[in-house]
Amino acid sequence: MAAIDYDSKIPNNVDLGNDRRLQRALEAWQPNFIDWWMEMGPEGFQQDDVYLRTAVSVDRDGWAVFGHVKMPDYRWGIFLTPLEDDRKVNFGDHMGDPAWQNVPGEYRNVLRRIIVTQGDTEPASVEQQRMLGHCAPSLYDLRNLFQVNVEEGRHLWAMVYLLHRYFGRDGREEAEALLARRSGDQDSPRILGAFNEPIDNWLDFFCFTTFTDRDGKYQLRALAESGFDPLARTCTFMLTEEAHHMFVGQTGVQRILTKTAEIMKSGDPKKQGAIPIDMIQKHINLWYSLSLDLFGGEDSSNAATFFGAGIKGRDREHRLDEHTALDQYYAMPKPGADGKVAVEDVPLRRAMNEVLRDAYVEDCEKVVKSWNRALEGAGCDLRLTLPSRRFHRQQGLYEGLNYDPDGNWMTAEQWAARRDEWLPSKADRDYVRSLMTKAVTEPGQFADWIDPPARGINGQPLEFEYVKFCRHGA
Ligand code: BYC
Ligand code: FE
Ligand code: FE
Repeated sequence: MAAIDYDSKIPNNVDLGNDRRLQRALEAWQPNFIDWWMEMGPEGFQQDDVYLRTAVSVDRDGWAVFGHVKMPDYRWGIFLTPLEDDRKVNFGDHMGDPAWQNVPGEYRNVLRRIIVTQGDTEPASVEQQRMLGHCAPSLYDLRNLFQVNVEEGRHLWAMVYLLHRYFGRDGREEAEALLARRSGDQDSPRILGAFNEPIDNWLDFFCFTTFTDRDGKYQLRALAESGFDPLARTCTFMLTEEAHHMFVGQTGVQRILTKTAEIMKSGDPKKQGAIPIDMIQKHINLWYSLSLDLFGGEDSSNAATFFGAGIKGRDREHRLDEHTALDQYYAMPKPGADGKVAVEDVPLRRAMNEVLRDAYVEDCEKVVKSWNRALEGAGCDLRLTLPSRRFHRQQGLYEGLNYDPDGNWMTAEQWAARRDEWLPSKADRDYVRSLMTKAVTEPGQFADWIDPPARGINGQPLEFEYVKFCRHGA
């Protein structure tokens, strides 16, 4: 595996210099990416110097450097974890074959589709978050937002590399289309539901990075098992960046919780500019349910195809004992028209979306536990919960059915009448926004609705100038 060539126009460890055709294709795409970034990336901060982490190596230790960079100058690059000698397809019908270094003809369309779907989420999230800088609670948080944004930009590069390198002309067309769709657009929306939802306050952002980036963790883990080796190696490296995104979300929510708990000791949090726990719960309900939808249908022939083909495995497939998933069944609760749920055996391959969702739910439960510990530690008696998987679903078996957060079925009218108890209402959104009318830009200062973090980034103090503002215009 080539070391990272950091001096070329596109930093990479895929030996781009010796593949002139690919290099030309990617260099032609690059200006379009920058145009997209300037138009749809973080609004109003492109001239400023941001203390960013940049990937410079694929070694587990010391893979990144930190320094102040203007975002448009960020070195987005193409990094794959090293090639393993003799890697095999490790599950499905082709188990034991050498891992594919090129796209198997019979799976070309499904593979392209998966790569495009993954790639589409990355710029979508940047678009969703583009206005948040204007109401950041601190320079520390502003920097974290931008860190997440540039890395999602790099994840787009990762998928575009695969499209350009392995899919020829239609790959190049898909790469252009990834820059053309827009989150929330009526005519040309992003592919998956959650990526068309507005993120208009920092509680949304922290819930999104907790729950939606965590879907990314599990999807990437499943693709890191892929028999298509370049995809597996790309996703493995993307996972190293993903950990920070989830950290930002989890600690962000936690800092809001402890602040609210403190303020509640002297009365109504809403009267004192804090975010009430029930409003936080509603945001959790929203982003958790939207993120559950991202795993696709519970009983899915697509999922069976992906697994059988050896393209998409389970969470850490390599740790399991059995890898064909044949002659096995998943006991799946299925709702009837009256909402009553009965368990049915579904062939395991068809249940792979649900198997991955199980791993995700378990991980989310740990996060909520840690938040509840923080509430307890802050002397607050209130507790958070995850809603039932049936609640507020827009994909799969529960789509079009109505359940409350405890999983009780109800009619559409009953549900609509109580919706605002469970999901952020217009009034909740207006209140949260009213706390976030402008950014806190004084080093070391934090907005009144959130606690400072336990420590700064990369050993820097909290009062470090994580973003240095340059005078605009003139
Ligand atoms: N919204 O068999 P089904 C991340 C479609 S996040 C809209 O149930 P399948 C990140 C589906 O496409 C990780 N449509 O599902 C996080 C299909 O359409 P067609 C992103 C949906 O195919 C934060 C139909 O419904 N990565 O990285 O088994 C910031 C029936 O499909 C949705 C991936 O998703 C939805 N929620 O599984 C930045 C990995 N769900 O074919 C980044 C790649 C399903 O009938 N994608 N549909 O037209 C996949 O593996 C699969 O496409 C899915 C769906 C798991 C998403
Ligand atoms: Fe990503
Ligand atoms: Fe992410």
